[in-house]
Amino acid sequence: MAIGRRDVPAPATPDAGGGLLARPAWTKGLGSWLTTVDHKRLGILYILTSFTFMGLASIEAFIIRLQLAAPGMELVSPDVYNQLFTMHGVTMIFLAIMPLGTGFANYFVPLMIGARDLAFPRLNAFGYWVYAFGGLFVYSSFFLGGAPDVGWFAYAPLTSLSNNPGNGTDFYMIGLLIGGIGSLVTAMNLIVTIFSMRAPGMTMMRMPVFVWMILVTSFLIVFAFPPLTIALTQIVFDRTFGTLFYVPEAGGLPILWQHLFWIFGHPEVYIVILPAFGVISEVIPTFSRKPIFGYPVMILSGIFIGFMGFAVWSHHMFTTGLGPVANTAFALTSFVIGVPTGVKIFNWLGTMWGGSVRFTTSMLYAMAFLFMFVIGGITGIMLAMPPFTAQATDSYFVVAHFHYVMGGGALFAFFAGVYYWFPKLTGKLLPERFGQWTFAAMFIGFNMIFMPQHFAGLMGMPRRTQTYEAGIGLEIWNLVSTAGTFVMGTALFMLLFSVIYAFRNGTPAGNDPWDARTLEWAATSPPQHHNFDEQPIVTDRDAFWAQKYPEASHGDDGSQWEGMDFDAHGIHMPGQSWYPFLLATSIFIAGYGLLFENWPLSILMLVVLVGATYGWAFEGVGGHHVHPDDGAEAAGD
Ligand code: HEM
Ligand SMILES: [Cu+2]
Repeated sequence: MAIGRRDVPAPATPDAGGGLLARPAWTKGLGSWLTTVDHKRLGILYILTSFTFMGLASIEAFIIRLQLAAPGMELVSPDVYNQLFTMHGVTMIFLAIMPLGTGFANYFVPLMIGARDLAFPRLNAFGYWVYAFGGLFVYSSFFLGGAPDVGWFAYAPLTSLSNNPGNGTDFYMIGLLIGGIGSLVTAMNLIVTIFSMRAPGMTMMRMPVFVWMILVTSFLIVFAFPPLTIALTQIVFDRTFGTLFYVPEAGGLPILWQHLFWIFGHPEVYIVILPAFGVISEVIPTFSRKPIFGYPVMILSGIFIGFMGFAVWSHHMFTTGLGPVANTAFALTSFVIGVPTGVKIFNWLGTMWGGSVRFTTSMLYAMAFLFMFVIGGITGIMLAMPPFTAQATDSYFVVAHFHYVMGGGALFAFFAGVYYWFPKLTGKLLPERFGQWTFAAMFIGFNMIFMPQHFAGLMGMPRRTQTYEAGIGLEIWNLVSTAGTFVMGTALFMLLFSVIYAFRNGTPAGNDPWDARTLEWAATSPPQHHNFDEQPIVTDRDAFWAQKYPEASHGDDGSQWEGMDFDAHGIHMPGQSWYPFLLATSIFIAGYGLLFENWPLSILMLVVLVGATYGWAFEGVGGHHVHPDDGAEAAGD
C-alpha cells in the first residue's frame, strides 16, 4: 500500500519536461519509490532505513555484550571486536539516530508549518539516496576485506596506511564523505523551507518547538560538517596519494585530527539531541493539555545550545596535554552549556506542572527521557572537570555517560515520537496496553545495561577492550549489563511486533487521536499527497489548538488573510524524477572507484555525475496541479 498517496489519481499525462529522462509518473511499485520526491514518502524511507541500521547496530552491541558477559570469553577475536564496536558506534550515530531525526523532520516540518513539501523536493530525494548509499558503502566493508576498526572517532595516526593497511579505514573515510553530502544538502533544504514556506500567519515565534529545533540543528549541520569533510579528505589523501597531513615523522600533526573531528563531533551530539528535544516539546504539551511552558525561553536556550556547541570541543581532549589554560577554558564553556539545557528540563517539568497529564506510552517515553537525560547530563558535568576526566577517560564510565545521553535521551525521545506520530503516518493506533509493557521492559533493560557500567568504569574497566581481568570486582557489573541486553532486546522485538501488528490490524486513529496542538493533526491520517486541501491560516502559536478552541486563543483573528485565494490556480505538486537517484548512484560507485584506486571507473562515474547534474538542471519545472474542490487533477499546467 502506498502510504500518504491515497485518493490522488495519477496525472492525465506525465510532464516530460526538457530533460534526458522523462519524468516518471508511477504512483505504485518500486519505480515510484526510487523516483519519489514526496517529503512524506522520503520521511518514511528515512525512518525505515534508520531503524534497519539501528537493528544492525543492536546486533553488534549484543555480540559485544555477550563477549563481555564474563572474563576470558572467546566469542570474538580482538580484531573482530574492534570492528564491532567501531561499526556499532558509527552506525548508531551516523546511520541510525541522526537520520531518524532527519526522517521525522522530513515528514513533519512541512505539515507543521502548513506547507505542501520541502523547498527543493528533488534535492530532498538526493539527500536520502546519498545517505542510504553511504550506509551501504560502509557496511559493504564486511564483505570487502574487513570493517573499520579504529573507533567511531578514528584518531590519527591510528588511521595511517602504515598503522592500518587494510581497507576498513578507507571505507570509514569515504563512506562518511558520501553520507555527509546528504546531511548537508538536506539541512540547507530544511533551512530554506522553514524560512520561506510557512503558512500565512505563522511567524517565527508561532512555529512549533520541533520546527525550531530542526532549524537550529540544520544550521549546526551546515557549520559542523565542513571541518569533518576537510579532515576526512586529508586522510583519504594521506592514504591514497601519499600526502603527509597526519604523518608525525614528516612533520604532520595527528592532534589536528582531534581538533577537526571534535569541532564537528561535539556539535554532532547536539545534532542528535536537539531534534529529540523537539519531539519531547510536542509530546509533553499534548499529553499535559497545556501549551509549552516558557516558549521564548525554550527557543532561546535551543539557539544558545547551538552556539555554545561550537565552543566546547576540547573537553574531549583534556588528557592530550593542551595545558591548564585551555583545559580551564573548555571546562568553563562546558559548564555554561549545562545552563540552557537545565532551563529546558525545568520548562518541560513546568509544562507538566498543573496539567491534566495522560500517561500514554508516548508520554511514558518522554518522562523516561527526562529522567535518563538528567543522569547523562550530570555525569557530563562531572566529565567536564579535567581532573575527573583524567581519571575516567577511556573507561566504561564514559560509555555509560554517553549512552544515557544518546540512548536514554535521544533514542527514548524518538520512541516517544514513534508512539505519538505513528497514527498520523499510518492512520492506525499502536496498541497502548502492550506499548506500556514494552516501555517497562525497555526502561528496565536499558538501565540494567548501562547503570552498572558507571561502577565498572570507576573501578577502572577500560572501554574498547575485548576482555577484562577476573577477580578485581568487575564480574557482577558486566554480568548484569549483559543480562540487560536480553531484556532490552525483548523490548525491541515487542516494539517491532507492535508496529507490524498495528500497521495490519491497528484500530483506526482518526485525524486527531490525541487532541493535539499542531497543524499536522489538521491533515488526514495518513495525510493526502498534497497535505491540505485548503491552505491553513495560522492565527496563534499551537495553530491547530487555536482552530479547535478559539476561546483559548490570544492570537489574531486571521482577518488580514480574508478573501485571499492561496490556491487560485490549484495546488502545484512537484513531479517525480530519476536524476536524484542517478546522481547518488554515481557518487556511490565513484566511492568504490576511489577506494580501489580504479581510475577508469572513477572517471566514468564522474561523467555520469556531470551528465545527471546537467539533466537535473534542465529537466524543467514539471509537476501537476491538484484541484481539491472538484477532485480532479490537471497535468503539467
Ligand atoms: C541498543 C542498546 C545499546 C547497547 C547494548 C550498546 C552497547 C555498547 C557497548 C557495550 C559499547 C562499548 C564497546 C567498547 O567500548 O568496547 C558501545 C559503544 C558505543 N555506543 Fe552503544 N549500545 C547501545 C545503544 C547505542 C546508541 C543508541 C548509541 C548512539 C546513538 C550508541 C553509541 C555508541 C558509541 C558512539 C559507542 C562508542 C564506540 C567507540 O568506542 O568507538 N550506542 N555500545
Ligand atoms: Cu562534547
